[in-house]
Amino acid sequence: MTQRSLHSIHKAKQPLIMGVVNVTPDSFSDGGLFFSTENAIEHAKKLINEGADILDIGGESTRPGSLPVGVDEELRRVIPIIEAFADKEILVSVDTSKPEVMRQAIIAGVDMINDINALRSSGALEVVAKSHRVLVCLMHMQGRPADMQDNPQYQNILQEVYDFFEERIQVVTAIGVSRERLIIDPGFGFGKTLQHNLILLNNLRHLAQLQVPLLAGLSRKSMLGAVTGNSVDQRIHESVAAAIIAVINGARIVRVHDVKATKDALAVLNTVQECGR
Ligand code: 9MG
Repeated sequence: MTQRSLHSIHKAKQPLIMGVVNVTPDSFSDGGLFFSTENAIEHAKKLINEGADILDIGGESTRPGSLPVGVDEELRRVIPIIEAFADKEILVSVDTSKPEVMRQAIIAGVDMINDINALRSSGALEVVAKSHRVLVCLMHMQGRPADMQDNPQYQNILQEVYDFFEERIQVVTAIGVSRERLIIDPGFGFGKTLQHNLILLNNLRHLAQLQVPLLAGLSRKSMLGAVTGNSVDQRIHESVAAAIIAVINGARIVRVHDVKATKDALAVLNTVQECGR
């Protein structure tokens, strides 16, 4: 499992597509459409058929202003979906910041922990260090989902996000998690204004200097709606464009809702990049 996950991330010739499977009643972009185990499993199968490399399974909404759910409810939402795909070809990620959910997800066979809180919750580091195998996505966020968009402030967004990752990588590796198990993500929309998000996307390559694979999640986000004026369910074109920009600027994994459209666009990019100079 470790080898398979590490190999998939580090040896992949093409950028990987992480498909979003939200198991929440208030998911910001699917309106709670997949809020049952059966529906979530069906949706995950569709994403696999469309070409997803990773499924990201989340049981708690992280949209701005969202309220936390309890551990038991989150477990009830995500564990059956993880179990349904854990022994399949696809890599399975759990989107959680709760150590107990991480622990049980690891037992259920998850390949990756996607933590918007970058293992800063008490006990999270220890759970991940004990596993010796799971990959971890450390995401940058200023504040908490409930208040993160209340006037986010930075002196120098790029430098501060870079410094955050340097510190987190140091802390996480010091407890015994090898650097090759880490992925970093600037956290578009998490405690950032439109201008902050645009600067990060345009300068994403700066973060690649940390020599850790970069993940970018831009799909359907309000920063894209701010550019086009489209509502959340009408942002497919801008989401695909943003994913392509992220990959050109160094992202190795893109977290998306629209897998097929992203896959097709990446195929065009790849064909152009492979044609020789
Ligand atoms: C859970 N979640 C929502 N948006 C995200 C993003 O941009 N990155 C990651 N890693 N997770 C996200």
